[in-house]
Amino acid sequence: MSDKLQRAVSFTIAAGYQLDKQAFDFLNTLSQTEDPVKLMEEVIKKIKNLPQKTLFIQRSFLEEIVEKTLSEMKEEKPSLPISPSPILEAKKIFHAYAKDIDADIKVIEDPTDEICETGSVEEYLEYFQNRFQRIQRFLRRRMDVKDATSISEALKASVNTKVKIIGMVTEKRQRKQRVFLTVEDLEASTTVLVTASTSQEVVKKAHMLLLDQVICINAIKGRNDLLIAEDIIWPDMPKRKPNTASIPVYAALISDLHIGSKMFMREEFSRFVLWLNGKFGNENLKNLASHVKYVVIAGDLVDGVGVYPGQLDDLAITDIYEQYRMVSKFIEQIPDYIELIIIPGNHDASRKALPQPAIPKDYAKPLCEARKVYSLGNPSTVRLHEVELLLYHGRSLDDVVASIPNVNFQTPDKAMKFLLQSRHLAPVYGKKTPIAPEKKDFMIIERPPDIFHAGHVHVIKYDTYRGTLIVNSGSWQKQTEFQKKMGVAPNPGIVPIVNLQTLQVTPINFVTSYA
Ligand code: D5M
Ligand code: ZN
Ligand code: FE
Repeated sequence: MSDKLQRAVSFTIAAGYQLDKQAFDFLNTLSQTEDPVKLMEEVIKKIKNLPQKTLFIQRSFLEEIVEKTLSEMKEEKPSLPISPSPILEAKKIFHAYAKDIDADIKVIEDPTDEICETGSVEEYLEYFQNRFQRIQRFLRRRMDVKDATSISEALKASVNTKVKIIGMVTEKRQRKQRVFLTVEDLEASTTVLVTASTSQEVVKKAHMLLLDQVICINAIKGRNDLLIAEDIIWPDMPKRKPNTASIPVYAALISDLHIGSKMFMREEFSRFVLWLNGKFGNENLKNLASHVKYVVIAGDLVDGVGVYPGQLDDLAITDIYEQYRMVSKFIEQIPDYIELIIIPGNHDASRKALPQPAIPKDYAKPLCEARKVYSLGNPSTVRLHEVELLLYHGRSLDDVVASIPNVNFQTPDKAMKFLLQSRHLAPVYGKKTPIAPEKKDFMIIERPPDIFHAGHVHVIKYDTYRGTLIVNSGSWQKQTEFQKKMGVAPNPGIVPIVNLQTLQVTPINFVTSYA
């Protein structure tokens, strides 16, 4: 029994009252979110004023009074506008399947302790060489790319012969149905012309190309060191059967809580936490909850401070340490048998450039004190049972959405699919997404993941691509004025639950109260 709970019970007895077993259990649950001593003080005050005298305090009676007391106490304390709702619905016994099984979690990649960029020119070069060489390797595994030559070899070929090169796109100029590309490998560079007179298909592909991507080009050697593209090939993912867990364990994939924002959806998020505790929803939903062994948060836990112009007006909590303390109040209510994995996003207190190390200990302290947390960098790879998850906040999705046709903020799954095809999480260097030139490119998608989980876009979407389950996990923040201006229309409060045994997704909408 906690110290406070002990004191609450002693106080009750000293006042001449007894809590029966169920009432005690209820108080015990409540004490996770509320001060039980203060509550019992209020309850006893109220009991004394009642016309009928009672000695034993029963659960139903306690529930009724506590509910009244809490709403009165909340009215008195408007300074705590977004604290979690107390767990008031602890009647039925909830037996969690996930409680009886052992967690099976292995961190496969985490950049946190490997980050060492200093920003020198040499590092910048090393970074791009590393990117080129490693993506080239993926490309060369393809049957249709194997025989690619260096750019300088291709330039030696006679006019009108077929050539095949691998290179990084360093420039792209579009003129109606023509696209001019500058493509470089480690020794040479060349101009590639893409024209509709070759094929419409290849022009479409050229429109999709992002700067700094590494791709293969099939071409015809033209005059004056010009290559005329016939096809563009991305490294892509091998077609494969995903790994699955041998038992029915589930993971709840979430992101973008934005705690501290006035738009943070406290009620809905509290419902999600209640649901994890088996205290929300019908039997069907409770059955789903009972299988949840992992909660993964893909960044933007807090809204942060000074992240976008005019943010201060949108903040309910203006101190970032306070924001993390509020996060800890929520996550401490997640049952102990559930493992929690977090990575930072662009609103968190990590450095902004990718890869981001784990949220600094200074800020994450209240979280780690509240419960066990796997706090990793962005991006990271973890294995849950047999299933590999690539976790990435998703900042570069902004660049993908802005650059390629037929992909927008409402279709983050398509943008994520494009990243998989590119085998890179943040292809464009020097646009909206800041990238630190580390010696090793941490943003390369080295291992084909079974699940690719990102957030950032605030729109829940999922799909499967070549055996990988793509999930964008939406958000817990209503549309801000800033997002309205940017044309971002979020659909917050819906959680994709993934059955790791089948990789099936069940979205649960916590905006609906299911009352
Ligand atoms: O990002 C939430 C959403 O808002 C996401 O879809 C990107 C979009 N967003 C954020 N900042 C910008 C800017 N500067 N321009 C355009 N769109 C933006 P979040 O990371 O939660 O703020
Ligand atoms: Zn966000
Ligand atoms: Fe974000």
